[in-house]
Amino acid sequence: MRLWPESSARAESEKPRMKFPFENRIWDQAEIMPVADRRQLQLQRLAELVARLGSVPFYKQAFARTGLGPEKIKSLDDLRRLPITTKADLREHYPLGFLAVPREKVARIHGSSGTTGKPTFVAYTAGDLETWAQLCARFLVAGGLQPEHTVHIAFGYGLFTGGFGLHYGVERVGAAIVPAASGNTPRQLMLIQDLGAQVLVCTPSYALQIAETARSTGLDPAKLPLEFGHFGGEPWTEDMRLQIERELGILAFNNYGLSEVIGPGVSGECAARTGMHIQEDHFIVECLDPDTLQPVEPGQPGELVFTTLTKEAFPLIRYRTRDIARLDDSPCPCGRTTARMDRVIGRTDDMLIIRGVNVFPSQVEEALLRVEGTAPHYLIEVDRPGAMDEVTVHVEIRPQDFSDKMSQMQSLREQIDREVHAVTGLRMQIKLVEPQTLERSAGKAKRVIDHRREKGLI
Ligand code: DLL
Repeated sequence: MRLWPESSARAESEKPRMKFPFENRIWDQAEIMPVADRRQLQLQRLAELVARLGSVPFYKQAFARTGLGPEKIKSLDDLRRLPITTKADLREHYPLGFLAVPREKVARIHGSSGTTGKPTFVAYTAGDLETWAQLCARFLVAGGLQPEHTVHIAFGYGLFTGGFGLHYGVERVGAAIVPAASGNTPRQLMLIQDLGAQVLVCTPSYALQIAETARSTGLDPAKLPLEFGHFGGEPWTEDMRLQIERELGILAFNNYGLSEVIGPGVSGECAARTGMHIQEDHFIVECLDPDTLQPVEPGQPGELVFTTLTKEAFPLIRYRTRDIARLDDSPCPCGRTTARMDRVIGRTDDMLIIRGVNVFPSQVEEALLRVEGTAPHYLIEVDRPGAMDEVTVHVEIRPQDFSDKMSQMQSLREQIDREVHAVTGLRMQIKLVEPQTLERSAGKAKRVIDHRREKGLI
């Protein structure tokens, strides 16, 4: 299996190795604890986790099948005997079958999109929300945040974990927040200028969009008050980092997370920017061959699999992220003793990330199936002509439904547009094509052409 595109491999070697552009601060002493002590803590937390998971039917059954229990967890290697958890398992136990606490202990529910059009929900106790805020505070401080800063957050505030996760992290640090949320870029520019934010928090592609919109209105984006940015939620390259830094005149930091594991806060870069420090006192990370599920050689790319050690409401054992990255446990000049992950270089499934939103091709298919007159032949074309992702869905019309009447075709197009938006939450351009025009394949149908990959943008 080919795990990463050539362009990403090339970008790795060209990676800038900037050293400490500002004072190196540590938010939590746990980040610099001796590795052996952390491993001991992980082991203790793992045994406690297995004991807690007896209340979750999925794990209870798995433990019963394999004869595993907390008393069998004697070393961290015993993790390998524990069951793997996948997104399909979460979906099978929709909506909250993995809940490990009584329902009245749940303080918040977030979610991310899935293949069925229904989100995968994740729950948090008040304690989980506190942990989450602390973990976000860790990487924000590692990447330069200080209490005197003003932070402009242009992530969506909603089921998506980006907005609220970063919000409470910034609040913990004591900085001022402008919770701008996403959309209406001219207004975002006005807020950044007028309120003087030094820090921008959003997806990397939206950072570029902000720069592009500034230029289009005759404003030099490098003259904005911004000094640095924390970007995540979607894949990006070193080239893109350089472009963001050049355009906005800032330092750009990468942070990673996924809702099932906690949201943002799983890992983030420090000032040395030699990979994202993984919060290993809260998560055990494995890097596995996605086909054999055996560990890859140290430093080789593999699928990241996380075990959440401290989460109360929604703990998961060995959750397969589908994200491919390399791990590095060599010492970091910042003094943090945690392992780092390099940027995500691909996914093992067909999930697309469009403007930070996760979309599976099967969601588009589901939307098409709701509309009478569309054949099961479609092609999703993704591109990033400017700063933002654009999606065109080519839909083949059944011969009997194909009409020369413009009005009929227009109404069909609008119907598809509505359904695609309802299922994916995204606006895509819909192009109707004549019967038999899309290429047929003998094997797996080619549903997606992602020009961003050819261009080395993801
Ligand atoms: O995207 C959580 C997040 C929000 C992280 C904001 C950082 C900032 P989900 O919507 O569940 O959660 O999507 C998770 O997004 O499995 C990766 O494929 C991708 N992803 C997230 N951060 C990065 C990153 C949030 N820095 C999925 N680089 C993950 C590459 C990323 N991919």
